[in-house]
Amino acid sequence: MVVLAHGELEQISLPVVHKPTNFFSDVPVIDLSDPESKARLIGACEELGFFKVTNHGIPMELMAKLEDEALRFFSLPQVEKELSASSPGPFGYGSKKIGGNGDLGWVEYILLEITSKPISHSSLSFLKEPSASLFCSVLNEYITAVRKLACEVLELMAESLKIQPKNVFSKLVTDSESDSMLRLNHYPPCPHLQGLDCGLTGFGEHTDPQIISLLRSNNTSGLEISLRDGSWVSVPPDQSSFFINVGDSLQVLTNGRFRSVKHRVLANSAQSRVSMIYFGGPSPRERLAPLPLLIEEGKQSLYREFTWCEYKRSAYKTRLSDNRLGQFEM
Ligand code: GA4
Repeated sequence: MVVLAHGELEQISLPVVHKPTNFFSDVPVIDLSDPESKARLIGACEELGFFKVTNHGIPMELMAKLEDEALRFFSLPQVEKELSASSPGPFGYGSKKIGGNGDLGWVEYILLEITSKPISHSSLSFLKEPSASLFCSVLNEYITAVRKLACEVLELMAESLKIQPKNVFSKLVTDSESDSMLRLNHYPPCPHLQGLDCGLTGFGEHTDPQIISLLRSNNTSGLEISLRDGSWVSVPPDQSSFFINVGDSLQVLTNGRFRSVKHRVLANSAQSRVSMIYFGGPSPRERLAPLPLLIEEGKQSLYREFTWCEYKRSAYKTRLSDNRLGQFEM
């Protein structure tokens, strides 16, 4: 733990961890324009639950525009940002507190609910015109593009697993009631720990509850993933690509064949990191259980059926690092 001054008087204790030594040079890369590269998708989902996507078709300018808008918001005075913290549930602006159960990190964020309707000015009521209109239109353009990419990747997964219909996974996130979100994270530089061999936790270790997460960040490092042997490795940043995580729900649908990757973010001592993550989730009513076609011969279902609503309700009672799937295992 490290105690940092927070605002005028308040002090806040943030967790520290030992820094991994190396960048991980073996992140699987799936080039969407290369059929041979696509063949590596299943291996990446089984081995790591994590891969990088290139030639994804989302214009760099769109990603840069959203990053600029996010940074414009994060550079507002703290009091103005706090005005947006009052929206219901976990949505809106947050700083250092993650979830409602005591997790802390060196991060500030905006969490937005994605519904079938475009994001409107009212959900960004804290921003004054004309910033709000610009932010909204960039957000909506980005969400449309990233959802399309998520579907393309999910369809590729179904095809590679040789299961029909090919939209078996993607239909869950295109459902008009899909419970998806967009998170904009800002990890300010943290000079306090410069030169030490420990890192300050920006976002503590966890797996994502949804089906799939698509992350785009600027070129500041910080994202780490846990390998099968439990070791942590740092992922070299790449602002022009997307990093994709298998979420808990996809682990369930594939009966554990795909792995929901444990990941975390360490704050950088010198540069700020900005990331935007799309979390594609199913409708609250959706029943989740291993797809019969994916229960291998002689094997049993590893999970009992549950609804996304049930899973989310229990997930929101947990701490970030908890194993949320445990209680649904058979
Ligand atoms: C992790 C993935 C997403 O960021 C998130 C997070 C959510 C939150 O920040 O409110 C949770 C976390 C995430 C999992 C366990 C619970 C809920 C914080 C937390 C302690 C938006 C999500 O869907 O689950």
